[in-house]
Amino acid sequence: MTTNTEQPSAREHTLDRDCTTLSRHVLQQLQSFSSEARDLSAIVDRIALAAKLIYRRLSRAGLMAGTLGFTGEVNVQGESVKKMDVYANEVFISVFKQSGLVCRLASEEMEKPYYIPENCPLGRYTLLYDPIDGSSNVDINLNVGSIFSIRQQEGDDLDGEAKDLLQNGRQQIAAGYVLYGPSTMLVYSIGHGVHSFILDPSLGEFILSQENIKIPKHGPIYSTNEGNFWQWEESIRDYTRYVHRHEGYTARYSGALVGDIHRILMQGGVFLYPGTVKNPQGKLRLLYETAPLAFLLEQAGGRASTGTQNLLDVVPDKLHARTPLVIGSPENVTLVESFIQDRARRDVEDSVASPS
Ligand code: P6P
Repeated sequence: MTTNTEQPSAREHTLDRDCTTLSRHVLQQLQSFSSEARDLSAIVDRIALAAKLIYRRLSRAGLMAGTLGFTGEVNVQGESVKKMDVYANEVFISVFKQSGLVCRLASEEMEKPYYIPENCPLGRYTLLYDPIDGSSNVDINLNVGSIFSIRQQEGDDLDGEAKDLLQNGRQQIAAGYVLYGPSTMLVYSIGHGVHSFILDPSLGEFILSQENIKIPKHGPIYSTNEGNFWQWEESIRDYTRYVHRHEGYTARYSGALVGDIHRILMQGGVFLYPGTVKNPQGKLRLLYETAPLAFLLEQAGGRASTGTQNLLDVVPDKLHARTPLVIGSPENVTLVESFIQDRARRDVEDSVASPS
Protein backbone atom coordinates (compact mmCIF):
# COMPACT_ATOMS: atom_id res chain seq x y z
CA MET A 1 0.00 0.00 0.00
CA THR A 2 1.50 3.44 -0.87
CA THR A 3 1.40 6.09 1.84
CA ASN A 4 1.21 9.73 0.73
CA THR A 5 4.93 10.22 1.32
CA GLU A 6 6.05 7.32 -0.92
CA GLN A 7 6.25 7.53 -4.74
CA PRO A 8 3.39 5.58 -6.41
CA SER A 9 4.50 2.32 -7.93
CA ALA A 10 4.62 2.03 -11.71
CA ARG A 11 1.39 0.01 -11.57
CA GLU A 12 -0.38 2.66 -9.53
CA HIS A 13 0.97 5.38 -11.87
CA THR A 14 -0.43 3.50 -14.89
CA LEU A 15 -3.76 3.03 -13.17
CA ASP A 16 -3.90 6.71 -12.30
CA ARG A 17 -3.20 7.67 -15.88
CA ASP A 18 -5.94 5.33 -17.09
CA CYS A 19 -8.26 7.12 -14.70
CA THR A 20 -7.27 10.55 -16.01
CA THR A 21 -10.30 10.91 -18.21
CA LEU A 22 -11.25 14.13 -19.96
CA SER A 23 -13.82 15.19 -17.38
CA ARG A 24 -11.37 14.69 -14.51
CA HIS A 25 -8.64 16.53 -16.44
CA VAL A 26 -10.84 19.57 -17.03
CA LEU A 27 -11.54 19.83 -13.29
CA GLN A 28 -7.82 19.41 -12.57
CA GLN A 29 -7.06 22.19 -15.07
CA LEU A 30 -9.55 24.53 -13.44
CA GLN A 31 -8.58 23.44 -9.91
CA SER A 32 -12.16 23.91 -9.01
CA PHE A 33 -15.37 22.00 -8.45
CA SER A 34 -17.52 25.10 -8.97
CA SER A 35 -20.72 24.76 -10.98
CA GLU A 36 -19.01 26.47 -13.95
CA ALA A 37 -16.09 24.03 -13.76
CA ARG A 38 -18.46 21.08 -13.54
CA ASP A 39 -20.46 22.42 -16.50
CA LEU A 40 -17.34 22.79 -18.64
CA SER A 41 -16.19 19.33 -17.62
CA ALA A 42 -19.58 17.92 -18.58
CA ILE A 43 -19.56 19.73 -21.94
CA VAL A 44 -16.13 18.36 -22.87
CA ASP A 45 -17.32 14.92 -21.78
CA ARG A 46 -20.33 15.17 -24.11
CA ILE A 47 -18.05 16.21 -26.97
CA ALA A 48 -16.04 13.09 -26.20
CA LEU A 49 -19.24 11.04 -26.44
CA ALA A 50 -19.95 12.59 -29.85
CA ALA A 51 -16.42 11.70 -30.93
CA LYS A 52 -16.92 8.08 -29.83
CA LEU A 53 -20.16 7.82 -31.80
CA ILE A 54 -18.55 9.33 -34.91
CA TYR A 55 -15.46 7.10 -34.50
CA ARG A 56 -17.70 4.04 -34.29
CA ARG A 57 -19.51 5.01 -37.51
CA LEU A 58 -16.32 5.88 -39.37
CA SER A 59 -14.63 2.62 -38.37
CA ARG A 60 -17.44 0.66 -40.01
CA ALA A 61 -18.39 3.13 -42.75
CA GLY A 62 -17.12 0.95 -45.57
CA LEU A 63 -19.18 -2.00 -44.35
CA MET A 64 -22.47 -0.24 -43.66
CA ALA A 65 -24.84 0.49 -46.52
CA GLY A 66 -25.94 4.10 -46.79
CA THR A 67 -23.03 5.48 -44.78
CA LEU A 68 -20.70 6.77 -47.47
CA GLY A 69 -21.26 9.04 -50.42
CA PHE A 70 -23.35 12.15 -50.94
CA THR A 71 -26.86 12.99 -49.82
CA GLY A 72 -27.55 14.97 -52.98
CA GLU A 73 -28.02 18.12 -50.88
CA VAL A 74 -25.88 21.29 -50.92
CA ASN A 75 -25.15 23.01 -47.57
CA VAL A 76 -25.06 26.68 -46.69
CA GLN A 77 -21.41 26.72 -47.80
CA GLY A 78 -22.45 25.65 -51.30
CA GLU A 79 -20.70 22.33 -50.76
CA SER A 80 -22.15 18.91 -51.58
CA VAL A 81 -23.17 17.24 -48.33
CA LYS A 82 -21.81 13.83 -47.41
CA LYS A 83 -24.00 11.35 -45.53
CA MET A 84 -21.31 11.35 -42.85
CA ASP A 85 -21.60 15.15 -42.52
CA VAL A 86 -25.32 14.80 -41.73
CA TYR A 87 -24.81 11.93 -39.29
CA ALA A 88 -21.99 13.69 -37.42
CA ASN A 89 -23.95 16.93 -37.26
CA GLU A 90 -26.93 15.13 -35.71
CA VAL A 91 -24.66 13.32 -33.25
CA PHE A 92 -23.48 16.61 -31.77
CA ILE A 93 -27.07 17.80 -31.43
CA SER A 94 -28.21 14.56 -29.81
CA VAL A 95 -25.47 14.35 -27.20
CA PHE A 96 -26.43 17.77 -25.85
CA LYS A 97 -30.16 17.14 -25.61
CA GLN A 98 -31.42 16.83 -22.02
CA SER A 99 -28.04 18.12 -20.85
CA GLY A 100 -29.10 21.50 -19.47
CA LEU A 101 -25.71 22.70 -20.72
CA VAL A 102 -25.78 23.92 -24.30
CA CYS A 103 -28.65 26.05 -25.51
CA ARG A 104 -27.38 26.74 -29.03
CA LEU A 105 -25.30 24.88 -31.59
CA ALA A 106 -23.78 26.58 -34.64
CA SER A 107 -22.47 24.21 -37.28
CA GLU A 108 -20.92 24.35 -40.71
CA GLU A 109 -23.82 22.16 -41.80
CA MET A 110 -26.64 24.40 -40.53
CA GLU A 111 -27.52 27.83 -41.94
CA LYS A 112 -28.95 29.04 -38.65
CA PRO A 113 -28.02 28.19 -35.05
CA TYR A 114 -29.91 25.19 -33.63
CA TYR A 115 -31.65 25.75 -30.29
CA ILE A 116 -32.24 22.98 -27.77
CA PRO A 117 -35.31 24.42 -26.00
CA GLU A 118 -35.18 22.32 -22.82
CA ASN A 119 -31.64 23.58 -22.20
CA CYS A 120 -32.12 27.23 -23.07
CA PRO A 121 -33.53 28.63 -19.86
CA LEU A 122 -30.37 27.71 -17.97
CA GLY A 123 -27.81 26.49 -20.50
CA ARG A 124 -25.55 29.46 -21.04
CA TYR A 125 -23.09 27.79 -23.41
CA THR A 126 -22.94 27.62 -27.18
CA LEU A 127 -21.16 24.92 -29.14
CA LEU A 128 -19.73 25.92 -32.51
CA TYR A 129 -18.47 23.02 -34.56
CA ASP A 130 -17.49 21.50 -37.84
CA PRO A 131 -18.85 17.99 -37.34
CA ILE A 132 -16.70 16.29 -39.96
CA ASP A 133 -13.92 18.37 -41.43
CA GLY A 134 -12.32 17.05 -44.58
CA SER A 135 -15.27 14.80 -45.34
CA SER A 136 -13.97 14.30 -48.90
CA ASN A 137 -11.47 11.94 -47.25
CA VAL A 138 -14.15 9.71 -45.71
CA ASP A 139 -14.88 7.68 -48.84
CA ILE A 140 -11.19 6.93 -49.35
CA ASN A 141 -10.49 5.98 -45.72
CA LEU A 142 -8.13 8.86 -45.00
CA ASN A 143 -8.09 10.90 -41.81
CA VAL A 144 -10.87 13.36 -41.04
CA GLY A 145 -11.62 15.46 -37.99
CA SER A 146 -14.16 17.37 -35.94
CA ILE A 147 -13.45 20.91 -34.74
CA PHE A 148 -15.22 22.54 -31.78
CA SER A 149 -15.37 25.82 -29.92
CA ILE A 150 -17.28 26.71 -26.77
CA ARG A 151 -18.54 30.21 -26.02
CA GLN A 152 -20.75 31.60 -23.31
CA GLN A 153 -24.02 33.19 -24.37
CA GLU A 154 -24.20 36.92 -23.81
CA GLY A 155 -27.65 38.44 -23.41
CA ASP A 156 -30.98 36.75 -24.04
CA ASP A 157 -30.78 36.28 -27.81
CA LEU A 158 -34.46 37.24 -28.00
CA ASP A 159 -34.50 37.37 -31.81
CA GLY A 160 -32.97 33.90 -32.14
CA GLU A 161 -30.22 35.21 -34.41
CA ALA A 162 -27.38 34.52 -31.91
CA LYS A 163 -25.78 37.86 -32.78
CA ASP A 164 -23.65 37.65 -29.63
CA LEU A 165 -21.60 34.98 -31.42
CA LEU A 166 -20.27 37.66 -33.80
CA GLN A 167 -17.32 38.46 -31.56
CA ASN A 168 -13.61 37.81 -31.84
CA GLY A 169 -11.95 34.54 -30.98
CA ARG A 170 -10.76 35.74 -27.60
CA GLN A 171 -14.35 35.19 -26.38
CA GLN A 172 -13.85 31.43 -26.70
CA ILE A 173 -13.64 29.63 -23.38
CA ALA A 174 -12.52 26.31 -24.86
CA ALA A 175 -11.58 24.86 -28.24
CA GLY A 176 -10.22 21.70 -29.75
CA TYR A 177 -10.43 19.02 -32.36
CA VAL A 178 -10.88 15.28 -32.75
CA LEU A 179 -8.57 13.55 -35.20
CA TYR A 180 -9.99 10.27 -36.54
CA GLY A 181 -6.75 8.64 -37.61
CA PRO A 182 -4.96 5.38 -36.82
CA SER A 183 -6.07 6.24 -33.30
CA THR A 184 -8.85 8.65 -32.40
CA MET A 185 -7.32 11.60 -30.60
CA LEU A 186 -9.01 14.54 -28.91
CA VAL A 187 -6.86 17.66 -28.46
CA TYR A 188 -8.29 20.52 -26.40
CA SER A 189 -7.58 23.62 -24.39
CA ILE A 190 -9.63 25.56 -21.88
CA GLY A 191 -6.98 28.23 -21.71
CA HIS A 192 -4.55 26.29 -19.55
CA GLY A 193 -2.34 24.71 -22.20
CA VAL A 194 -3.02 22.10 -24.88
CA HIS A 195 -3.58 18.45 -23.98
CA SER A 196 -4.26 15.31 -25.97
CA PHE A 197 -6.31 12.23 -25.17
CA ILE A 198 -6.47 8.97 -27.07
CA LEU A 199 -9.60 6.84 -27.27
CA ASP A 200 -9.06 3.43 -25.74
CA PRO A 201 -11.79 1.38 -27.45
CA SER A 202 -11.42 -1.39 -24.85
CA LEU A 203 -12.41 1.13 -22.16
CA GLY A 204 -14.60 3.39 -24.29
CA GLU A 205 -12.74 6.28 -22.69
CA PHE A 206 -10.41 9.01 -23.88
CA ILE A 207 -7.23 8.59 -21.83
CA LEU A 208 -4.65 11.31 -21.27
CA SER A 209 -1.75 10.91 -23.67
CA GLN A 210 0.14 14.23 -23.60
CA GLU A 211 -0.09 17.36 -21.46
CA ASN A 212 1.02 20.92 -22.23
CA ILE A 213 1.90 20.28 -25.86
CA LYS A 214 4.19 23.00 -27.21
CA ILE A 215 4.71 23.60 -30.93
CA PRO A 216 8.35 23.92 -32.07
CA LYS A 217 9.31 27.55 -32.64
CA HIS A 218 10.28 26.65 -36.21
CA GLY A 219 9.57 23.63 -38.35
CA PRO A 220 10.34 22.26 -41.84
CA ILE A 221 6.74 21.70 -42.96
CA TYR A 222 4.72 24.01 -45.13
CA SER A 223 1.20 22.79 -45.74
CA THR A 224 -0.91 24.35 -48.47
CA ASN A 225 -2.74 23.47 -51.66
CA GLU A 226 -0.26 24.62 -54.31
CA GLY A 227 -2.86 23.85 -56.95
CA ASN A 228 -4.23 27.27 -56.00
CA PHE A 229 -0.94 29.01 -56.95
CA TRP A 230 -2.60 30.63 -59.99
CA GLN A 231 -5.26 32.15 -57.68
CA TRP A 232 -2.92 33.52 -55.01
CA GLU A 233 -1.75 37.05 -54.26
CA GLU A 234 1.79 37.70 -55.49
CA SER A 235 3.05 37.79 -51.89
CA ILE A 236 2.00 34.18 -51.28
CA ARG A 237 3.60 33.21 -54.58
CA ASP A 238 6.79 34.95 -53.38
CA TYR A 239 6.70 32.84 -50.19
CA THR A 240 6.13 29.66 -52.19
CA ARG A 241 9.04 30.43 -54.51
CA TYR A 242 11.22 31.04 -51.43
CA VAL A 243 10.52 27.62 -49.87
CA HIS A 244 10.98 25.99 -53.28
CA ARG A 245 14.47 27.47 -53.50
CA HIS A 246 15.75 27.01 -49.95
CA GLU A 247 16.87 23.84 -48.20
CA GLY A 248 15.07 22.71 -45.07
CA TYR A 249 11.44 22.79 -46.18
CA THR A 250 9.11 19.91 -46.99
CA ALA A 251 5.54 19.98 -48.28
CA ARG A 252 2.76 18.02 -46.57
CA TYR A 253 -0.94 18.44 -47.41
CA SER A 254 -3.78 15.98 -46.85
CA GLY A 255 -6.78 18.07 -47.84
CA ALA A 256 -8.18 17.63 -44.32
CA LEU A 257 -7.53 20.55 -42.02
CA VAL A 258 -7.40 18.72 -38.68
CA GLY A 259 -4.74 16.22 -39.76
CA ASP A 260 -2.63 18.94 -41.38
CA ILE A 261 -2.87 21.15 -38.30
CA HIS A 262 -2.07 18.26 -35.94
CA ARG A 263 1.08 17.49 -37.93
CA ILE A 264 2.13 21.16 -37.67
CA LEU A 265 1.38 21.21 -33.92
CA MET A 266 3.52 18.13 -33.30
CA GLN A 267 6.39 18.70 -35.78
CA GLY A 268 6.41 22.45 -36.41
CA GLY A 269 5.93 24.43 -39.59
CA VAL A 270 3.07 26.40 -41.12
CA PHE A 271 -0.32 25.72 -42.66
CA LEU A 272 -1.72 28.31 -44.97
CA TYR A 273 -5.02 28.68 -46.76
CA PRO A 274 -4.83 32.19 -48.24
CA GLY A 275 -7.47 34.09 -50.11
CA THR A 276 -7.98 33.00 -53.71
CA VAL A 277 -9.64 34.46 -56.78
CA LYS A 278 -12.68 32.27 -56.07
CA ASN A 279 -12.64 32.86 -52.29
CA PRO A 280 -10.88 36.20 -51.62
CA GLN A 281 -11.61 35.77 -47.89
CA GLY A 282 -10.26 32.22 -48.00
CA LYS A 283 -12.21 28.98 -47.81
CA LEU A 284 -12.06 28.20 -44.11
CA ARG A 285 -14.76 29.40 -41.74
CA LEU A 286 -13.86 31.59 -38.77
CA LEU A 287 -16.20 30.65 -35.93
CA TYR A 288 -15.85 26.87 -36.09
CA GLU A 289 -12.59 26.31 -37.97
CA THR A 290 -9.93 29.03 -37.92
CA ALA A 291 -10.77 30.68 -34.56
CA PRO A 292 -10.78 27.44 -32.49
CA LEU A 293 -7.55 26.32 -34.16
CA ALA A 294 -5.99 29.74 -33.54
CA PHE A 295 -7.02 29.54 -29.85
CA LEU A 296 -5.44 26.11 -29.59
CA LEU A 297 -2.19 26.91 -31.42
CA GLU A 298 -1.66 30.11 -29.42
CA GLN A 299 -2.10 28.05 -26.25
CA ALA A 300 0.65 25.76 -27.60
CA GLY A 301 3.02 28.69 -28.22
CA GLY A 302 2.16 29.04 -31.88
CA ARG A 303 0.69 31.89 -33.92
CA ALA A 304 -2.30 32.32 -36.19
CA SER A 305 -3.12 35.20 -38.49
CA THR A 306 -5.06 36.11 -41.60
CA GLY A 307 -1.68 37.13 -43.02
CA THR A 308 -2.19 40.70 -41.91
CA GLN A 309 -4.17 40.47 -38.63
CA ASN A 310 -4.00 38.25 -35.54
CA LEU A 311 -6.67 35.66 -36.21
CA LEU A 312 -8.12 35.90 -32.71
CA ASP A 313 -8.84 39.61 -33.24
CA VAL A 314 -11.04 39.06 -36.29
CA VAL A 315 -14.70 39.99 -35.70
CA PRO A 316 -17.07 38.14 -38.08
CA ASP A 317 -19.91 39.97 -39.82
CA LYS A 318 -21.93 36.78 -40.17
CA LEU A 319 -22.15 33.28 -38.71
CA HIS A 320 -20.37 31.57 -41.63
CA ALA A 321 -17.75 34.24 -42.24
CA ARG A 322 -14.50 32.99 -43.77
CA THR A 323 -10.92 34.11 -43.19
CA PRO A 324 -7.56 33.44 -44.79
CA LEU A 325 -5.40 31.37 -42.44
CA VAL A 326 -1.67 31.32 -41.74
CA ILE A 327 -1.07 29.18 -38.63
CA GLY A 328 1.75 27.25 -36.99
CA SER A 329 5.20 27.80 -35.52
CA PRO A 330 5.79 31.47 -34.67
CA GLU A 331 8.91 31.80 -36.84
CA ASN A 332 7.23 30.17 -39.83
CA VAL A 333 4.09 32.33 -39.56
CA THR A 334 6.24 35.45 -39.24
CA LEU A 335 8.17 34.46 -42.39
CA VAL A 336 4.92 34.20 -44.41
CA GLU A 337 3.75 37.56 -43.05
CA SER A 338 7.09 39.15 -44.01
CA PHE A 339 6.43 38.37 -47.68
CA ILE A 340 2.98 39.95 -47.41
CA GLN A 341 4.45 43.06 -45.77
CA ASP A 342 7.29 43.30 -48.32
CA ARG A 343 4.89 43.06 -51.25
CA ALA A 344 2.59 45.68 -49.68
CA ARG A 345 5.57 48.01 -49.20
CA ARG A 346 6.69 47.54 -52.80
CA ASP A 347 3.15 48.18 -54.07
CA VAL A 348 3.08 51.48 -52.18
CA GLU A 349 6.54 52.43 -53.49
CA ASP A 350 5.48 51.56 -57.06
CA SER A 351 2.28 53.59 -56.77
CA VAL A 352 4.26 56.58 -55.44
CA ALA A 353 6.92 56.20 -58.15
CA SER A 354 4.38 56.03 -60.98
CA PRO A 355 1.03 57.42 -59.86
CA SER A 356 -1.68 56.29 -62.32
P1 P6P B 1 -8.85 22.42 -50.81
C1 P6P B 1 -12.07 20.34 -46.39
O1 P6P B 1 -13.05 20.56 -47.39
C2 P6P B 1 -11.57 21.69 -45.93
O2 P6P B 1 -12.62 22.45 -45.41
C3 P6P B 1 -10.44 21.54 -44.94
O3 P6P B 1 -10.55 20.41 -44.17
C4 P6P B 1 -9.21 21.51 -45.80
O4 P6P B 1 -8.06 22.05 -45.17
C5 P6P B 1 -9.60 22.36 -47.01
O5 P6P B 1 -11.02 22.38 -47.07
C6 P6P B 1 -9.07 21.78 -48.29
O6 P6P B 1 -9.46 22.65 -49.33
O7 P6P B 1 -9.32 23.63 -51.58
O8 P6P B 1 -7.35 22.37 -50.67
O9 P6P B 1 -9.41 21.12 -51.29
